[in-house]
Amino acid sequence: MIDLYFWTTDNGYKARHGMEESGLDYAVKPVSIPDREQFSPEFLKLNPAHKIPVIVDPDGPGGEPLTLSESGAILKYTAEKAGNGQYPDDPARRVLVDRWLFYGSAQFTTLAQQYGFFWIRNPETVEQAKAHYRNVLTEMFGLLDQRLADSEYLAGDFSVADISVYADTHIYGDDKWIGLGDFPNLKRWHDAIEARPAARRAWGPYE
Ligand SMILES: N[C@@H](CCC(=O)N[C@@H](CS)C(=O)NCC(=O)O)C(=O)O
Repeated sequence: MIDLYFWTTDNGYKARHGMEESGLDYAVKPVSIPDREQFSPEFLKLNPAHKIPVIVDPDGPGGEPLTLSESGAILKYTAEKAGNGQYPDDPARRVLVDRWLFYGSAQFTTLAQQYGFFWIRNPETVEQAKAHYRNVLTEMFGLLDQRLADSEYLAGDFSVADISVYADTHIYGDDKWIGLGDFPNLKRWHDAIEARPAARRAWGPYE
């Protein structure tokens, strides 16, 4: 049984969505970010960077226990362990999945989180930063929309790259924020992923 250290944030949902798609047995271990539980000595032993998500797999590579942080690495690990093809073996497909998986982790979510900070969490209003990150996120939605005009999913078939980009698209695709009205291909892709049973479970309540 894999333990998933989770909170209800974009990166938390990415890891949980990957676990649900994998079909592997896992248990959610909530780490309340509002209560700053990510700074507890127990959690800092799992990830000194005080960030969810983290997984602990007692049966990791070589049968040894594994503690793993970074949502992109977790998505790749769980899909490979499950052998469900969402992180493919074929080298030509794999580089394409990597291209969009790295985009999801390194670019898209990192900048979307700044939008979230300046629009939602920052108690001060900084108009220049709000306008900047609205433009950045809108441009990224446009790039994704263009990509999805040519491809059903980001890297051909559904893959961990889609899971990585879905979370912030789902959050900021809400009409309260950027919305999806101007991005028909992104909306088509978003709605197809939202309808997946694994996505519904991942974004639903947890025990
Ligand atoms: N690059 C990391 C980022 C993880 C991350 O930003 N986690 C946030 C929640 S989405 C967190 O735990 N923040 C708490 C903190 O930094 O103290 C990943 O993809 O997993």
